[in-house]
Amino acid sequence: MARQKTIITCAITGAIHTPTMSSALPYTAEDIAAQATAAAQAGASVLHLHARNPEDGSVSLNPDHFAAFLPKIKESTDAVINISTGGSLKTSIEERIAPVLKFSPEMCSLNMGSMNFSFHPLAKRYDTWNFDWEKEYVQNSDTYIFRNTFNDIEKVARTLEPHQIKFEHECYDVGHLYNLRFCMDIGLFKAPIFIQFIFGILGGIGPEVENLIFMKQTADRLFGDDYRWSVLGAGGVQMSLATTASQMGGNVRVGLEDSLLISRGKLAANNAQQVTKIKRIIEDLGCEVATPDEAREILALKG
Ligand code: KMH
Ligand code: ZN
Repeated sequence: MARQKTIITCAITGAIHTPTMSSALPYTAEDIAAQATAAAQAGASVLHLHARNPEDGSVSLNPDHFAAFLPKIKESTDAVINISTGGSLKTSIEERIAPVLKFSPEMCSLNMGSMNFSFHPLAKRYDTWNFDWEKEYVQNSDTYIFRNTFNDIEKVARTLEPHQIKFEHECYDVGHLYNLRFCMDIGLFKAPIFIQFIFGILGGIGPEVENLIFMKQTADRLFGDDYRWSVLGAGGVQMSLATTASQMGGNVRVGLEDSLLISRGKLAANNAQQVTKIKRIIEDLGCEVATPDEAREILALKG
């Protein structure tokens, strides 16, 4: 079978990193739109988007904050829009899906299990910048549970079903693949599904290549031909795991949501710089990068 082209997703700003960590992290609508557009021009065919409060950069689920950048991105690119339902660790599932309900994008994220989520001082072990996690996150760390119960997952799936949105199934550990299989068995999702294998978030599976192979083998066994897959390595392993994934026939996700770095110890100037780097690596190693329309076909997105 001919090698399928590689889809580059770029996750522009996320909900985890703070503007105090890197001046490159976009949080105003203008900057999110500009960086998303530049990332698409650099080769990203899918844009994974969160909104932020323009005053302080904190995460926002206010649909008005999405409305401030989505039209600008749609005007200037034909990239696939993927809106997060990750929200924050303190928001309800209803709040988390409100922007998706309002804008009915081609894709949205769906997190496949509840977990602890990275908020521990030692969680910087995969990152190489000097950052005061204690000050930013840890004061209330015992309340930081990333809640994605089966009921939550089912609510997202059933509420969004009429919109025919393709989910980016965020799987942070091997158990999440089994959760996803179960959800398919009870009729929540139709093939082909799109799985984002996530490595290096404390609370999930670690970023060793053996784990990537294990996740892939498990998904092959559980989903056969019914799935497409991509890899997200958090922090300093972003580029190396994306490179390995692309060589294994998978798709890749980069962006400042997942890592603020461009190379060891060096902050990225913007999202497009990371897209440019992974595109060059993919092409140098003999693969081709998918256009937005090719991504639509590979992922069987709504027309
Ligand atoms: N922040 C990533 C590790 C979401 O937005 O739903 C996973 C993510 C979750 O992108
Ligand atoms: Zn996200």
